[in-house]
Amino acid sequence: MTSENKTLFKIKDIREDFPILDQSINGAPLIYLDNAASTQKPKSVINTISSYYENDHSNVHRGVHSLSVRATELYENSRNKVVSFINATNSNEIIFTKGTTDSINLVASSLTNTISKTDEIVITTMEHHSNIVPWQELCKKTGATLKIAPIDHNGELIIEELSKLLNKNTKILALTHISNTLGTINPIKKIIAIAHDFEIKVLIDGAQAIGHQHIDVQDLDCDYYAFSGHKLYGPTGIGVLYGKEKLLNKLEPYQFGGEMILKVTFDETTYNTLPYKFEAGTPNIAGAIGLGAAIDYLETINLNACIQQEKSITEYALKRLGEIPNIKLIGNSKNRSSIISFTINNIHPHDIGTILNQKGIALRTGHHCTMPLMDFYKIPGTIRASFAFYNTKSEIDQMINGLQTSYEMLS
Ligand code: 7TS
Repeated sequence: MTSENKTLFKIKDIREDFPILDQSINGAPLIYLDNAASTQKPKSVINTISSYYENDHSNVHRGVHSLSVRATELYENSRNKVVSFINATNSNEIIFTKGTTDSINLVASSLTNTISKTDEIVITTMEHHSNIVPWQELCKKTGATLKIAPIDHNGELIIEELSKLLNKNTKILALTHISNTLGTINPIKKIIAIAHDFEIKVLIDGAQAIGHQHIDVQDLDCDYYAFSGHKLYGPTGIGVLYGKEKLLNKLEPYQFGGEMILKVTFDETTYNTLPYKFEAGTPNIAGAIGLGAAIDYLETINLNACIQQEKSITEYALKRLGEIPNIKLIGNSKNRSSIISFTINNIHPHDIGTILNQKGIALRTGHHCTMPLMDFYKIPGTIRASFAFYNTKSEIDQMINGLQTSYEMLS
C-alpha cells in the first residue's frame, strides 16, 4: 500500500459509509463475505436515489418541461461517468441494460441474423451460466457450433488449447474477466490480441472485475464488455454493455419500442442512433443515476486503495484457511482476485453455510451458477468467501473460527 493510500483509506470511516454492515444477524455482528453475489451500497448511493425520486423524477428524453430535462441530464451524466470510468471513447459506446446477463443476451440475440450453420462460438469451462446459455440458444437458433476452451486443475485457462479452437469460422469468443467461482483473473488482454489475429470479436464478462480492477476498454481492445451495477456498489436492475461504436452501429436491435425509435409509419420504422438504439422502453433512470453515484464514491475513496485492501485481505484469508484441516481450494490460480472457493472433507457446503449463518457470517455455498465447472471438478458445490474493501482481518478471523467449529461439528 502506498503512503498516499494509507492516509486515504480508514477502514472504520469506510464501514460507516455502509449502513447495512452495522447490524446483528442471529445475535452476532453481521460479517458480509458474499460480495461476488452482490456488493453493499454506500449512503451516497442510497441518498442519491432517494433524492432523485424526491426532487427530480420524470421520464427521460421525452419532454420540454424542466423535470424531464433535469432527469435526462442526470441520466446522461451517469452515462458519461461510465465512459470515463472504463475509458470508452464516447457515450455512444455505453448502453444501459438490466445487468451483465441482459448485456450478454443483448449481444447474443442481436447477432442472430449474422450467424450461420458453419460458424463457431467459443466460450470457456469457467463461465457463469449467463455467459453460456445465451450462446447455446444462439447456436440452437442458427445451427452454429459452441466450443469450450478448457482449463487446468488450478483453474487457469490453457491458452494454447484455447488458441487451437480459434479459426476463420469463429465469430465470437466470449469469456469472463474474473471467474466468480475460482477467483481466477484471466489474461484477457493477451487472449483478445490472439483472437484479433483471426479477426474474431471478443466479449468480456466483467461482472466480477468491475470495481475490483481498473478497467480500460481501449487498452484491453475488447469489442464488448458487460457488467452489472449491483456488483459495483450500485443498485440492482442496472448494468452496462460497452461496445465499440463501429460494431454497435452494425448490430441490429433486438427489442423494439420507445426511445429506440426514430420514425414509425405502418409501413416502415427507422431506429434511433446509438446508444438509444438499444434502450427500448423507459429505462431504469434511478438505477443509472445510482450507478453514477457509485462510480463517484469509488473515485472519492480511491479505487487503488480498495484494490490494495482487497489484496491484503485475500492474502491473509488464504494463509489462515491453510489452518483448517482437510480444506481443498477450488481454484489455485497464480493471478487471483478476492474470491476464494473451497471444500472441507466431504462435508456438504450448505451445512457449513448454515452453521456460519448462525454466527452472523454471510457467504455463498453451492454451484454459483457454474454447473459445468462443478462437473469439471466433480463436486456438487463449494463454500465461497468473496471480499470487498470494507472487509477486515478480524472478520476473516471470525470466519476461520466459524469454519473450525463447523469442521468439528460435522466431521
Ligand atoms: N457473470 C459473472 C461472472 C457473474 O459472476 C454473474 C453473477 C453474472 C455474470 C450475472 O450477473 P447479473 O448481475 O446479471 O445477475 N454472479 C453471481 C454470483 O457469483 N453469485 O450470485 C451472482
